[in-house]
Amino acid sequence: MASLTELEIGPTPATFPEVSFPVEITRLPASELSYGEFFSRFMQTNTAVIIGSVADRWKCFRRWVHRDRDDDAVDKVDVTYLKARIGNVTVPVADCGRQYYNAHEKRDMQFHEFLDYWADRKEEHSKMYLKDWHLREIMPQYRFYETPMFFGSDWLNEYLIDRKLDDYMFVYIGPKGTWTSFHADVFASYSWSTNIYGVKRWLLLPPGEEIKLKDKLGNFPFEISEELLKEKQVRYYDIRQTAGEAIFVPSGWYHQVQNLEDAISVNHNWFNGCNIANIWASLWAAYEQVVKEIDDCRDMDNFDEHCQLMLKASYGMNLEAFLDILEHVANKRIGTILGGVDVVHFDIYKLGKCHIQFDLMKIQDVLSSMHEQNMLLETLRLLTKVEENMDKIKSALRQF
Ligand SMILES: O=C(O)CCC(=O)C(=O)O
Ligand SMILES: [Fe+2]
Repeated sequence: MASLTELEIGPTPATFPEVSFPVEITRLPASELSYGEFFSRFMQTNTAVIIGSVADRWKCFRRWVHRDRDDDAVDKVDVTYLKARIGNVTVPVADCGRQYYNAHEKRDMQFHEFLDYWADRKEEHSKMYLKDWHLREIMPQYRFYETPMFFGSDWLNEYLIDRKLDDYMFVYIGPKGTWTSFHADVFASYSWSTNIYGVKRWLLLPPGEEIKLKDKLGNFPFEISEELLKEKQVRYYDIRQTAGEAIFVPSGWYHQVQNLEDAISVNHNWFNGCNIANIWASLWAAYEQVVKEIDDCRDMDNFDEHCQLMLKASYGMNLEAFLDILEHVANKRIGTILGGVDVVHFDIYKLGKCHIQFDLMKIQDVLSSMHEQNMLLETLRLLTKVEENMDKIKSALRQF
């Protein structure tokens, strides 16, 4: 294996004050930002940032697009190459002309068919947006990009890859005019999105501002516009993201994204020790919502178990699944301390000692918060697991 880059944060990571509404979103070239600075200045303070030149060496950046052509009339995306390299697989495509509940209608298509539409440029095909495509998962040998170091500490995909479950690592390909409706990301996770081609426009709201947009029933709009944001006095950022730039979308920041030009991007949803408290808070809020919805069935047998089943189905995660992630992540870090086995992320990064300590402390904090719900955990037969993990982490932390 090639040598691993260490992700390290220093014994006492620098602290930056939380600025809820910076005047504008910081833009920095990757070469001017260290892992430690990104960690404390942006992840820990849950602040958005745009990082430039993160994709220059990626295969998809160099090979999927003819960068040497400056003739606007020529389609620069190398459709022939993509067809040959990726083959004909089924891909998820959203029709941005049709709304289905609070998203665009989705259907499966053949990749070749999608690329034919792309090359065809007919009006009726211009709304087809290939999104949430697990290309990395279906072609693990094809390293068409490398996760930038800044986003290397990723508990969600670390767990899902280890367990061979569906990950949150995607490719998006959309013609000019395709868009993603107003939303915050799954589980209150962070997302990073790197444009390898084209231009995206992001309308990005700091957390809490979205509340001004709720209707009488408590629902958010499907689509937002600058006019609406101004009318409701919502604070927002209007960002143009060009090829090679990565945007870091913090936990709970609502956004709407529009492809101003034909655009291709790679993105991940993820969480780690910096936002794990938000992930827990969001899961708990979703659980309370389920309880409220079926409150009239409270007398039924196994009410608590039933709520967990519903939570898993509607939210995508429940208390047991969350605990399993925490346990898995903790065990690997304890394995480093006690057994010297590196925690490796995306095959290219390993965690430094202070980072491991930080991770374990954050898991311990969230387990303590969970433990406050000890009655529920006992009913769900999860209490012992929480307590055992707390004990294990406590003794591992003594090694530092
Ligand atoms: O690029 C898009 O259309 C949506 C991306 C997005 O919502 C995200 O990365 O969180
Ligand atoms: Fe998103």
